Amino acid sequence: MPNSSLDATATKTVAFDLPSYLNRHTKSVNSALDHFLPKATAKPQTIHKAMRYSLFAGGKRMRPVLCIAAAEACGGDVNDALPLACAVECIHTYSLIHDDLPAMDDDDYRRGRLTSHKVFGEGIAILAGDALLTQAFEIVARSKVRKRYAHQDLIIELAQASGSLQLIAGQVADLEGEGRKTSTNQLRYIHERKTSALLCCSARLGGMSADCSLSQLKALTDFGYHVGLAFQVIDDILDVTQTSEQLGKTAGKDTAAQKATYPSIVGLEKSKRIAENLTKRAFAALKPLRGKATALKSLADFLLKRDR
Ligand code: GRG
Repeated sequence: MPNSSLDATATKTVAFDLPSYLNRHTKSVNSALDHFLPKATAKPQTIHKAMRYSLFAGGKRMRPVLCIAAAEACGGDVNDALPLACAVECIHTYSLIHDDLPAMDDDDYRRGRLTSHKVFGEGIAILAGDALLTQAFEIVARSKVRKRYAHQDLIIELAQASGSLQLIAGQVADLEGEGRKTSTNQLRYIHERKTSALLCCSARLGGMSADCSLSQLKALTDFGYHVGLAFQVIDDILDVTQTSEQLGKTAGKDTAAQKATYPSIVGLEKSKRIAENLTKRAFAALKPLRGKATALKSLADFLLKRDR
């Protein structure tokens, strides 16, 4: 039975000019990241070149844009959200560098170019990931805070999302699950931690930069959680439906590594329906934010329909 309020939300989404929104904010994020990171000429040059190589390799910048859109949805200023948006992108890029290492997924391509360890060697790739992780916390510690949330709150937020109970827990469960029979519950556990936690954290940090109320924070948490899960279900689908050229990374890796994914457990069609339902739940979570959540809605719709 179609839900008419969700249909109305989807119609509004179409009117929003998301490509120019993404373009504008991607530029601000890139220039802020350039400002926050040590120059490529700073000694030792190898590590700063390696950090910048992965960070400026053409990632989609979905987490930082989500952070900015969440801030705007709570009446905040983009400039207050930018440092937090950059910190999340540094953590995300570190996790990709480490995930691609021979000891983990052993991938040669990421973001359309050779992976860090292929270009700089394993030692420097590990250190580039470590340095980006550390850089993220420095950026947050130096950011301007408003009334309701102190630096401590922001740092705890980022540490929890990227720590051993969330991002790293997801990666551990993913590594340990390879080649084993996995239930949908276990798969959801992995997706919640490996992917949804950081997307949810991006939305929450955006709200916190705008001094959001507790009910706004709750709405952003619910939204980020569902968008994050939908994002990973779509990622699982794209791994089997797209080519390596389209994705900018090796396609079909999940199947080759005998990894449990939504398509491998429930099939492609059901996976698409699951992603659509998660996105509807994300739309519904935005109700308390009323008219200000247009960019967030449009972003969730874009993430559902993305092809890379
Ligand atoms: C190594 C600590 C550690 C964690 C690794 C992020 C991660 C956990 C693994 C990377 C592989 C993977 C499938 C992660 C799930 C999250 C995800 C879909 C990452 C890719 O995000 P995109 O599509 O990438 O936003 P870009 O390059 O566009 O930023």
